[in-house]
Amino acid sequence: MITQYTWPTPNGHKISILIAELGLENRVVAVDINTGDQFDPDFLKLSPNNRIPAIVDHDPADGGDPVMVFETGAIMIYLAEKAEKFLPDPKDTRGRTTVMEWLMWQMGGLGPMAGQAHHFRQAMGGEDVPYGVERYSKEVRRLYGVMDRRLAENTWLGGGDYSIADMACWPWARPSRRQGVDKADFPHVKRWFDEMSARPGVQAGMELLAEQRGSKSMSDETRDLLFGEGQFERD
Ligand SMILES: N[C@@H](CCC(=O)N[C@@H](CS)C(=O)NCC(=O)O)C(=O)O
Repeated sequence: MITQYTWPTPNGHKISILIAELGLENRVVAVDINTGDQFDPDFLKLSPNNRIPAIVDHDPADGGDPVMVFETGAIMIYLAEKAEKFLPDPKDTRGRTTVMEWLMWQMGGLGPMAGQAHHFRQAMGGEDVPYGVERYSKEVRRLYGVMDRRLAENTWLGGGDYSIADMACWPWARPSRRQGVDKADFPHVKRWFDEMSARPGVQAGMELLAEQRGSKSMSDETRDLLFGEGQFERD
């Protein structure tokens, strides 16, 4: 059994989708990042970087104490390795390396850059910081071009098989308009995105805590926690 500490954001959705695709038994603990749950000392024992998601595996393969994992890339590799699904076996050197490349591309590129584009385009109002809006919108657009070229020649990011690399990228490609990107400009990304959207596992993953999603206006306290001094200075 897995306990999943999460909130319905792109990083949370990566793990919700993988757990649904694997059909794993899981218990969900909602960590409301709008009210500061990510700074709770108990949560920090699991996730010292005060970010969601994190998991606890209560039945690790070695039969020992529960295993705690934070950082989505590490969680995805952990779960895929355990299930022996969505990540090629280490003996398949080339296949595994390709999936890892695209997973790391998401972790170091698409995720952080799209996150910054969301921040400057919306969270901070955009027009106040045109340099940030332009820099991150252009960079995200460049990354969609990289993904489009890859998907022009491959069904999935990792090659011929659906993998954790696709599950890592899809939740970040979903809110593309918030990044200033129209997926219609990237036809291969659009084809891939639509194919994934139709998967029951993806749809089930997106259902998790879906009632907490939506366009609730952000309170001043939440804005401070996520974007102001509150994110850096805690009592
Ligand atoms: N590199 C981390 C990023 C996780 C992350 O940024 N999570 C966001 C939600 S998408 C979060 O917890 N934000 C809370 C905060 O900024 O205080 C991962 O991949 O797990």
